[in-house]
Amino acid sequence: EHERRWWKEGVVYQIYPRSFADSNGDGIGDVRGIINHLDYLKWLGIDIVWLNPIYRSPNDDNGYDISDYRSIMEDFGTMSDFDELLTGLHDRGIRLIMDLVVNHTSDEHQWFIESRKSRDNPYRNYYIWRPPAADGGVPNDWQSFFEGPAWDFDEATGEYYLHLFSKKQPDLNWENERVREEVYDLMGFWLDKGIDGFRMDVINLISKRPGLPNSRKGSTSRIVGGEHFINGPRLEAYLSQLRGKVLDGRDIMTVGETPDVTPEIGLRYVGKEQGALNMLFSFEHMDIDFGKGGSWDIDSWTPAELFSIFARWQMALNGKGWNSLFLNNHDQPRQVSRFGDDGVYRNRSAKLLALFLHTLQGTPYVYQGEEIGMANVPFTSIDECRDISSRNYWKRAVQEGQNKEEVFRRILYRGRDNARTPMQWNDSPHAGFSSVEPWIACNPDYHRINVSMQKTQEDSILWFYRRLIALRKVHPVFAYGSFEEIAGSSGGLIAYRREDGPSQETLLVVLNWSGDQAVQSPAVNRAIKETEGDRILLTSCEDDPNRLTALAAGEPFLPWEAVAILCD
Ligand code: TEU
Ligand code: CA
Repeated sequence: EHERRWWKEGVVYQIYPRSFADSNGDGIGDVRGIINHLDYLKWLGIDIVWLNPIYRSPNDDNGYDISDYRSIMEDFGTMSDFDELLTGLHDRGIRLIMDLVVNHTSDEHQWFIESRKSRDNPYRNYYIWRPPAADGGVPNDWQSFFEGPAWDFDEATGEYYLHLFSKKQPDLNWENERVREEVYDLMGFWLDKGIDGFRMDVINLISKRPGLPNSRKGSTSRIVGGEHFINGPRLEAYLSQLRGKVLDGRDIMTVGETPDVTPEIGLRYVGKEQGALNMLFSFEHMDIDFGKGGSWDIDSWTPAELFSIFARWQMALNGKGWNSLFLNNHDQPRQVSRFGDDGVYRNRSAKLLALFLHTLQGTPYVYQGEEIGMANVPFTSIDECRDISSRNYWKRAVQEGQNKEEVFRRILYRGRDNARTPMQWNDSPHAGFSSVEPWIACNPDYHRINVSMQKTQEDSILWFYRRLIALRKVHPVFAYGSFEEIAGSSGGLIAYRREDGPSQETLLVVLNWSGDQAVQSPAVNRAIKETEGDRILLTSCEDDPNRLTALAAGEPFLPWEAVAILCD
């Protein structure tokens, strides 16, 4: 039923190069640092690496502001280091996908340097310039994702340019055919080097509604004006052109980063028939704890709600598209802190989250450090934070006179730096990441949470990931099985069944997504009883040969107990 493809069967490992490993003692992670840890990736068993941006950049937004798409950031190394990395990965049977950031460039990119020189510069139209409004103010009311208006005034030519992110990230003008050709060219440059695909940064922001109208009253968009630039009117046309010019005929993988997408909209981008991309990152589940005031406004959530979002995507894309599965990345809090328990049940809850994600239909993504249960960071002051999004929020909120403690509390919960502290390799100074003070301080918990310690403990989170990844390679039901929720789930108790026709395998997954014991509902108990004679393939708790019998007899689930039962 499902076309078999390597990018459906593989597990992706996301590397944030600045924080992965520093090879030359300047406190900044680099390409050679990754090369030095290739055997670790092989040992873990992952199949695909997604590398966050490593291109030349003044680092206003850690590499998401690119000043040259065809060179490597000096902090990270050289093009020959990169070539060595690619070869090293391929030699180990690991594929590489790169970040493609083409909604915007750096303001230090040559195109923008030219563009801002004069109104008739040949590059003027590479970006989105508008004269001031009648009152001299901004051309429209759109807001930037990093606080404040999405427009900046440029003295030299007396016009404003659009930037949906920082003012050092001017938006490219995709209406301009030459801009699109530049993008196809630079994609070709990297594909010709032999990379295996792209993760496309905010790709559903590239089409702005012509005329750039003011925001619509009553719009529910997460950002002022979003209804005019998220999933914009020409997006599908651009994607289909890109597909024809670059993607078709190549055995590569593409994943679009697409905030504000429902399954219905998502299928336009990844649907088997018309979709240009293989899969996308949707954010409905990541936005689950956003309050009415947007991302910095923190709201409560329940496991049942979170699960129902995943379940909806599972059903909607089955046989029509393909899901990417993730619970954190470099922009999000650490999953064990946000969705699990980073206190007494850190170990078990981290395993439950892993088991959940890897037993859904789709391609799982592991963000560096997740495999050892890295947790959010106890920053004590905004001065320790590096992220432009947190820092800009702090500046604005404090200027507005908001309560500093509350603002900082929100940053501690939500801030992107939670995910950006150095990878914790061992318990030597700076976590084995670097020989000197790193660009952002280590999480002080690295003495108890690190790779080298967990490698020696077979019941560690790390070994759990390794086993989970290995199981996926043996049992096609993991990637391809259908998904069916078992009704009657209640509280933290969640159950679902996966079925794979060709292999005749069935997987029953039951999760107690809570720190309390959970009594089984009749439906869950019935499903467990039906598995008589089968075996628990993997559990978040200690292995116990009698556990399945006990569960069938109706014993309650332990806090954070998660089991995958294989019926074959
Ligand atoms: O993120 C896009 C995006 O939607 C984020 O700004 C998100 O809203 C925010 O991080 C949630 O806290 C991508 C990249 O992943 C991010 O690192 C970049 O800063 C951004 O695009 C601009 O390139
Ligand atoms: Ca370095």
